[in-house]
Amino acid sequence: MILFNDQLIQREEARVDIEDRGYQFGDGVYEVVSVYEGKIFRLEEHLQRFQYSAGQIGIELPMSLDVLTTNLNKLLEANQLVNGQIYFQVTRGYAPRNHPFPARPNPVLTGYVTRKPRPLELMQTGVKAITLDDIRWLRCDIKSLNLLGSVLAKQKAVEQGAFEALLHRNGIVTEGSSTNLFIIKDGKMQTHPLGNLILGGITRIVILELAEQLNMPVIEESFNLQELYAADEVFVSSTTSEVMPIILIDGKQVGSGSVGPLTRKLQKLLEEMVFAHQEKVQ
Ligand code: DCS
Repeated sequence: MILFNDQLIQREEARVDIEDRGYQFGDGVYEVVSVYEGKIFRLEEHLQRFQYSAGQIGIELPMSLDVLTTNLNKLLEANQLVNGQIYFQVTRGYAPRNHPFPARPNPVLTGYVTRKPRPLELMQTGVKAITLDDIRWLRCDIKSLNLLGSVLAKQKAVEQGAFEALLHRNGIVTEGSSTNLFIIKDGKMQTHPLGNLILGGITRIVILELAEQLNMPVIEESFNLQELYAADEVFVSSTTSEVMPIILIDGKQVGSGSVGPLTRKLQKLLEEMVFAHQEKVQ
């Protein structure tokens, strides 16, 4: 079953017009949330960001956040989703193709579940990354359906056997193609500040909370490629990648070349938080 506006229907029954503005212009925004043991993790923050993204491009959500919450829970129950993700998006809907907004838009909201397992093995071993020019637009704070800049970057990474492309603008490192980026140097954690150049990741918020718990100093200031290469530990974060250690960047080892102790601590704390609501963890 999938969510289509406020109804649960069979995937095969869903119909989106070929002139839906999401399809033609990428005119819409989306979210990816994780479901752990049947519960959506940090849904409130994802919904706030969804509403923010939609608002920034002038799309009015076709339902209240309360109704959307109910519908997302119905969606995961209908699919008996215990562990996995929900993807949902809203587009400006159908209108005869023309760049300006239609006078009376009809937004289309769709959602469905996926069952990708947590990337536990990669989280254990760490992954490779490459660096690339950040050619995306200047409103990366909006979780827009326009993902060509990210898609092209990720493809280059994959072609080079890397997990992620770390993006920079004139040497100033912003974030990964679908992740936020953190470096640790001399026990201090550093990440790009919020603003129009990065997505305000929900996992990023969680990591900043965890760092505070650990009394780890955090600097929300931009850093450059040299600082990235010279870091003791580097990791990226996202809903699907959680805390993903980077052990090789552009063929150069990060720190000792294996997953660092503070990264491991954050992974463990995040896992504890994710399963904290559980009475029994097997
Ligand atoms: N930065 C970018 C560019 C992203 O696309 C994402 C999420 C993040 C940071 C991390 O944000 P969250 O912590 O809120 O997930 N990318 C989503 C995606 O496209 N797939 O999975 C998550």
